[in-house]
Parts: sequence; structure tokens; C-alpha cells
Amino acid sequence: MKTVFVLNGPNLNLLGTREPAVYGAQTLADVEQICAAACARYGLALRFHQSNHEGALIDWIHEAGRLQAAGELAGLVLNAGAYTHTSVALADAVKGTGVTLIELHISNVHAREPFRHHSYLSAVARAVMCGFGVAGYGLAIDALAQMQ
Ligand code: CA2
Repeated sequence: MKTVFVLNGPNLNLLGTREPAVYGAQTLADVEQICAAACARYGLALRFHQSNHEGALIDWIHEAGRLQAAGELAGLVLNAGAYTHTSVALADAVKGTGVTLIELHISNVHAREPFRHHSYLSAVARAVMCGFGVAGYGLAIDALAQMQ
């Protein structure tokens, strides 16, 4: 059974508590349920994490990379939050491990402030998705299942 890693970066633990007009009313626990249901449809195992710390995200990317090297990773869905727009280190971790990355954003970052238009991750991603709300997480797992 292959594994899907879903990683969430800074402040995504606040989902459902503030800014519902931008991020919706569902919580991170709801997002985990969406991911679990999607993985169950395809017989994939799920690893779901959130951290406000860049290094923790990097450690999980390395773990996903070890699974990828063993042929046991379906892919990594990463909503890196604001680190998307700032972190060379996260991009280096993805590139260095060779993980199959789907970069995900709940909101349509291109319809927002200019500083959200650039992503360090897009250049190392297999695919980029944004603007589907939290439903995007399930769609990203659908896409990874199709790629197997
Ligand atoms: O649209 C997305 O998913 C983002 O990755 C979310 C990040 C933002 O910095 C990116 O530009 C786009 C912010 C996550 C913060 O999430 C919150 C959720 C509820 C309340 C406050 C923050």
C-alpha cells in the first residue's frame, strides 16, 4: 500500500476559526477527514501533519523522500502556507528528495496580494492547484491516485 503525505504549514491550524470568507468554515480536522476519505477510495495510506515550524516541515519532506526512494510514496500534497512565498529551504528539500509534489492552496493566490503570486515551490512541483477551497485536498489525492 502506497502512502500519501499531506503537509500543512504555518497558521493552517487556525482553519475554520477566522477568515471564513477566504479559507471557508471547515477546520483542519475536517480537511484530514476529506483526505482520509480520498485515500480510502484508492487504498492509499495517509500521513497528515501540520506545523508552524519550517524545520518540522522539512523533516517530514525528508521522511516522504525516504518512502519515495523505497517506491512506497504516492506523493506529497503540500500547503506550505506563507512559507510558499519565502522558503528556499522547503523547495530545496523537495528537490533534494525527489518527492512527487502537488503544491496546494485553498485560496486562489493569484487573485490576492502580489506577494502571494510568487512561489518557490512551483518550480519543483509536479502540479500546482489553488482556489478550490478545502475540496482541493481531495482533488489532489484523486490526481495522485491517477498517476500511480
Ligand atoms: O490559500 C492558501 O491555502 C494559502 O497557502 C494559505 C496561507 C497563505 O499565506 C498563502 O498565501 C495561501 C495562510 C494560511 C493561514 O490560514 C489561516 C486560516 C484561518 C485563519 C487564519 C489563517
